[in-house]
Amino acid sequence: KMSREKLMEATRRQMPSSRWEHTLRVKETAVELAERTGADPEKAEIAAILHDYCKYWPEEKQREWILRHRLPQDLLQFHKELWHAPVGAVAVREELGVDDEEVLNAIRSHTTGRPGMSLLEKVVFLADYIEPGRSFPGLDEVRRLAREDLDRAVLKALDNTILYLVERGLKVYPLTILTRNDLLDKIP
Ligand code: DGI
Ligand code: FE
Ligand code: FE
Ligand code: FE
Repeated sequence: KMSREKLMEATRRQMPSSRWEHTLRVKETAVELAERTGADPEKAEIAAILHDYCKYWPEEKQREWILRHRLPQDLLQFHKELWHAPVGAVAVREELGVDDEEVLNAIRSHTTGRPGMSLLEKVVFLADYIEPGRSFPGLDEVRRLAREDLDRAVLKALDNTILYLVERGLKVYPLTILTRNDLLDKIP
């Protein structure tokens, strides 16, 4: 099994320094959020380190992994920005030997969420969204909600993403909508 330091080195090699700096900020934010909410901080840290593992892989390589590893084939009909999360979960298992299913789930769902997200998945999803290097409309509201109620924070982040996509005339991946609907049913 690879140490945390080896996982960091292997991940850093996959991306430009700007993306690695984002990764380090997601790591710090995820550990903080985990400690505050009762998620496992060590799993949050590992998932955060790995979450964008294949973000900078060539489009063709990501497409091949989707085809060869039986990932949801409908991904290929949607924006390639969505691919690196499910491809990343398979890639860190195959290339780095990561076998913790909770960690792999958090990597897989970090862009769209999924219905029935675990606490760890919400922590990693939100850490990616609110890390201190981010700036976009509605972010302060998500940061505020993340201190009070993770479900409402994830819902607000999804609302922002969906509105952003609709405003630009882009397709919304169905899983993003299913995650939002699931949270709407659960939030009192
Ligand atoms: O990889 P990061 O940039 O750190 O963050 P991310 O994995 O959350 O990716 C965010 C990108 O994915 C952002 O540009 C919006 C896009 N995205 C998220 N949900 C959807 C989506 N794009 C499409 N087309 N459809 C979605 O449902
Ligand atoms: Fe990502
Ligand atoms: Fe995200
Ligand atoms: Fe990210």
